[in-house]
Amino acid sequence: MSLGNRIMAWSEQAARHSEPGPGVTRLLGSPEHKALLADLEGWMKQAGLTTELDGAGNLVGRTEPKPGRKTLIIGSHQDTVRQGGAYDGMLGILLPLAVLQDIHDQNETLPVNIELIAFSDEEGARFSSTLVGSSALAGTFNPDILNATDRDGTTLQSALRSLGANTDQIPTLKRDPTQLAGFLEVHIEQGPILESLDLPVGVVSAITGIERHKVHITGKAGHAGTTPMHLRQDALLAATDVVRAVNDLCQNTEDLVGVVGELNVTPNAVNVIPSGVDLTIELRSPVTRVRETARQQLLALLNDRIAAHACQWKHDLVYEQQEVDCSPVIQQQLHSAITACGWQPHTLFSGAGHDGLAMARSMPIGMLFVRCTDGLSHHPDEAITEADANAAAQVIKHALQNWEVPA
Ligand code: HGY
Ligand code: MN
Ligand code: MN
Repeated sequence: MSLGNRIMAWSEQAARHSEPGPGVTRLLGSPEHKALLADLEGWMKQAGLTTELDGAGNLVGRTEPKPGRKTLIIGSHQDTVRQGGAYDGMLGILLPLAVLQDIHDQNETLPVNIELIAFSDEEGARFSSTLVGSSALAGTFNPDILNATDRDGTTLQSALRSLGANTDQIPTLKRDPTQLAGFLEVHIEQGPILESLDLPVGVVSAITGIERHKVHITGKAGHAGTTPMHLRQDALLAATDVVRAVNDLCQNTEDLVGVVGELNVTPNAVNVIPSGVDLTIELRSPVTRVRETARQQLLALLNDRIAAHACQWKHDLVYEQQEVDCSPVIQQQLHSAITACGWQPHTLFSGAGHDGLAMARSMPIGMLFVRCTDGLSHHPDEAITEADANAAAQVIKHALQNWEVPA
């Protein structure tokens, strides 16, 4: 069985652990998460790893630690967006696992100790928190989020405990940076660059900064038939101006992307003038100054556009992650491995967020991107080829076998 073949078979099996419906939906602390952990634990043990479920719901597989060697953390997130794909996150767990299985089968030892991690939650699809598992390892976990609730009122803490995680242990999970060789994540590109260059893999230079705002617009409900048009305070009409303003600002600002991804209307009735709208605004840029300037411009725009409809509004900045650079040393190791495997190295930036945004707070990080079909992601049709999975696995295998830890 080739590495690529094993990765695709495991990916297919992992994708079965999903809520019913299109694509893959596997959220933090769900029955699907718990069922996946049972499979992962078995595969990790087959690869000679000792396994542990930590207090943040991360499944950790460790090679037998050799004294005097630093530890390289490898991993990605097990969770998905709702109705997402089978490779976002999971590829970064299963591909290194297949490589470790291969190395175990050949009775090889690596120059570094390895911790392979299935992080519990990166997307934040169930609770508003994101990077739950990786922030615990980086020492930046905010305990307040344990009280965050999902749509049914279940807390993050009880969701973790339903997995068997001892959340009291979270404060002890921060890794000692002096013992680390760094963090390495394999991830699908989720974009079209590698496909356009006809390359199976690429080296990531930096990960974008992200901020998310929740906006509530208050108008006034009224009879849709009897209220004269010029007397209406239509919250949804104001919200349409907000959606357009976000798009126009991002279209006209270099190095900035953004979206209004969520929008809920109250009372959402066919014959009632909308009295309220709750929406989210997300801005991303690799340049902090661009994102912060855009935020100021946007808030001024919202004030004008919403007031023009005689509506009021309030907003909260609910999430902000500064952009991070990938370690030049790890980038170089990946470049060398790609060249040794006969491919042309290419460096690119990540417009998607990853667990590396958290891990970079306490260790050097590196990422290897794998080409994905049509650059599609966060979609049921997300796909990679077995040949690319195999190529990326050979690159990771070469990189691990030749890992150098700067003195
Ligand atoms: O939103 C992101 O970029 C990531 O998929 N969580
Ligand atoms: Mn994602
Ligand atoms: Mn991801």
